[in-house]
Amino acid sequence: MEQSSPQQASQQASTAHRICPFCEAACGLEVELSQGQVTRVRGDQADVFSAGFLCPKAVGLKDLHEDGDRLRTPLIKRNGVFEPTSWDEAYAEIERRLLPIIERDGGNAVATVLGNPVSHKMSLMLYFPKLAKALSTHNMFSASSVDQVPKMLSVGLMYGSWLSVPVPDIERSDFLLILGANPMVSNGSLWTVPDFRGKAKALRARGGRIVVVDPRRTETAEVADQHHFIRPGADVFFLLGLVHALFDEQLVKLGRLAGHVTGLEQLREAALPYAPETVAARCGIAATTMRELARTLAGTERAAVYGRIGTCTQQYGTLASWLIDVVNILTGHLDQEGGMMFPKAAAFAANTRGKPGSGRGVTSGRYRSRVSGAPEVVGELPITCLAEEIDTPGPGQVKALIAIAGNPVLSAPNGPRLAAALEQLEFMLSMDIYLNETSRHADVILPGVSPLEDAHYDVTFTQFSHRNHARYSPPVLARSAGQPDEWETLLRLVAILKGQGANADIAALDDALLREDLEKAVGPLTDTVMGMLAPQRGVQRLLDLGLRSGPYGDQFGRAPGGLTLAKIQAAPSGIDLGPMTQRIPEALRTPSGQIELAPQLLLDDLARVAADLAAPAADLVIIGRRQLRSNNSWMHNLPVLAKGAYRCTALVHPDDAARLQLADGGQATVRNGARQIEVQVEVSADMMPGVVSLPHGWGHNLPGTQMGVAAERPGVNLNVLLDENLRDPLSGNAVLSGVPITMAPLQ
Ligand SMILES: Nc1nc2c(c(=O)[nH]1)N[C@H]1C(S)=C(S)[C@@H](COP(=O)(O)OP(=O)(O)OC[C@H]3O[C@@H](n4cnc5c(=O)[nH]c(N)nc54)[C@H](O)[C@@H]3O)O[C@H]1N2
Ligand SMILES: Nc1nc2c(c(=O)[nH]1)N[C@H]1C(S)=C(S)[C@@H](COP(=O)(O)OP(=O)(O)OC[C@H]3O[C@@H](n4cnc5c(=O)[nH]c(N)nc54)[C@H](O)[C@@H]3O)O[C@H]1N2
Ligand code: SF4
Ligand SMILES: [Mo]
Repeated sequence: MEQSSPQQASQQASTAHRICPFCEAACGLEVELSQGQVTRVRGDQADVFSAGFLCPKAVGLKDLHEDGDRLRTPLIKRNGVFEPTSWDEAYAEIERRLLPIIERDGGNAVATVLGNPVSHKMSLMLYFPKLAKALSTHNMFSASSVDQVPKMLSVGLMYGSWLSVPVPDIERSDFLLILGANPMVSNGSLWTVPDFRGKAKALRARGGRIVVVDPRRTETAEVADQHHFIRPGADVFFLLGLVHALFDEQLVKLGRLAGHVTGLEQLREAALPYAPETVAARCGIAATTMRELARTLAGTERAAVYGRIGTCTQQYGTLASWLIDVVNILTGHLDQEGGMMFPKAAAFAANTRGKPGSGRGVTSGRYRSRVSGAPEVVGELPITCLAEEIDTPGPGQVKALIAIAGNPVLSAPNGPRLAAALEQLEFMLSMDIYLNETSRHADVILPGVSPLEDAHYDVTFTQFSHRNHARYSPPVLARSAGQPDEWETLLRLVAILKGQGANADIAALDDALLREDLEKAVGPLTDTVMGMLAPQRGVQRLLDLGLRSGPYGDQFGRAPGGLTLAKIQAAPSGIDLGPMTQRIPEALRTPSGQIELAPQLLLDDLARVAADLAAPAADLVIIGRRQLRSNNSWMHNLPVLAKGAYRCTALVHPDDAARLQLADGGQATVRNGARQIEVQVEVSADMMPGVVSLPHGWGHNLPGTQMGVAAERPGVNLNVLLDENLRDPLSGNAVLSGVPITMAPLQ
């Protein structure tokens, strides 16, 4: 069934379904095809989750598929020049060069780095763990530490698993407080919510209100009822002010969570020094506004506080992430309809596995990075430590790198240092679809498939969806001859690492790995389960296992009528599993079986906040911004998205522009110590005075890349300016927001 539909599609006009892989909204799309060519991409009106919504990026699927710069064969670098090669030769080269490094220096000499698209690719999500296990290195890095790891740490400590992130139940909510997120542009993050605009409009139409707290009057602020500027990095003060006010005005009401929460008294004490009147100057929001917001939250039956990347990528990322949940809990909105609720994903969610109600909880800091001593979190080290692990000699130095769907030379602070470090590696392998700023440093590049050529199920984003559902996309088009699926490529690497050689029988290896996992999970039932899964192979088989053993699954016959892969394959627009439902205490995996309201690690970190309370505002600081027709660093080569006005501009408030003599449209230098970039100024009253906004992911003018469209208008790389040594000490997340700069007109 799977095999025949793409082939048929290449013969005649047809329509196929594909979940969009470009952002977390995960919209269901209809792809119209004729003669094997994409003729049109539109929203699938029948999709049970996204109901026809799509954004301009979706059309980029066609451009991406057809992009002449997209890699279609492996490349090997010989004498500094990339040459196309066969898959066999590429694997042989990897075996020849990688294994001796591991034999000599051990697994820790090899680092891995994963980029954002991994979370949008079922193959990479489900098979990378096998590579990690075979490699066994402490030096694992990913885009998580320039993104959401503070939230993972805070929810891990509070609820007991890393991905137990509550999300706004927007369709039943009457009040939304949004901090450091711009879902009108990003389409939602750690909150899978297609058509935020429509849902926000409906909320307001039923009398609800939206308040946005952001240093920029964003596109989301435009559709909200109220917007407040906040000093970048000061959310922790604002949120402590709210917590203080809730206790102070006796507004705390835990409701049905009362018996499931521990640490209330410690929390009250911790917030005592932070009266709204005390923190107002530090965060830039009036005490009366804070008190009013506290009262509104406490007095509205269905309300939610949501924060995203602006609250994570800053020096108090973990504390701010924690306090957002604290405010929801204190006002009775966690795990309540119209508040913040826990999705129940159909497969792969840790909070649906094991004994309901308690568990081992999470631990961080099981080991530390060699050079800076940064703690491990979620099995990873901060990506801002990668360069120093490569360029600092000594025992344990990283000598080789496997980079998968990541572009840290642009996406991580101090890209130039990382680029130089990558050149020092003895061996680097990239799995990527472009020869770009990062993969140009590789010795071997193995191309990934076009999203139209692989099957998809949202392993990650079903875990953050505002409504439970299960959807599956078979490949829209057949893969070109010889091109493996990405899970097959990963298995081939596992075979190499296990010493089975590049020519190993990977189907047999796949069976053996699955058998190993099943023996641990179901013991004597292993053969029966293997037998029942047998019709599926590879990644589909793992998905079938996840679905069938998941909370809606058929439990291999014990719950007849339950979900199986076959069942979702038969529903091209997906299966709706209903709105979120109450999950406390069942979803908890903390050792105490309670919500930990005041984890000691977090209380201890408040010492930094206390010391910082009187810090004067820097004259000028920089923050980031996302753009609708762009996705981090890698969609600037798609003509349909790249066209239009120049977008990599630095937004500057008119008062700052006047005082610094910066002209609208003029060029300016931006400095952070010795680091410097040149930008085009856009004067904008939407900025908070003293704050400049520049998008990230640009800077496509580096030599040795092959992205012709992107190179025409390269933009500048914000991360050249940012300091790789600035991290939230608890999570290791990079500080990307609120970094002091100076600006001057370019003479
Ligand atoms: N200053 C600043 N920096 C930031 C941010 C910020 O807000 N400000 N945001 C951060 C955030 S949230 C994130 S998530 C990171 C992203 O950081 P990265 O993940 O490092 O960056 P991307 O630009 O998403 O790069 C994705 C890479 O995957 C490749 N790719 C795309 N699709 C596929 C595929 O199907 N298979 C394979 N094998 N490769 C593929 C692309 O060619 C590209 O090389 O950037 C971070 N950097
Ligand atoms: N079109 C598009 N969509 C995307 C992406 C993209 O590049 N383009 N990237 C995807 C990725 S990888 C992610 S992680 C998500 C991110 O999703 P969002 O978090 O919604 O993304 P942003 O638009 O960066 O919104 C962050 C907001 O935080 C504000 N901010 C900055 N510093 C602070 C601060 O200190 N405090 C507060 N309160 N606010 C602050 C910024 O002004 C900005 O408006 O978007 C995803 N979706
Ligand atoms: S909102 Fe995101 S998932 Fe939906 S079409 Fe746009 S890029 Fe794709
Ligand atoms: Mo991200």
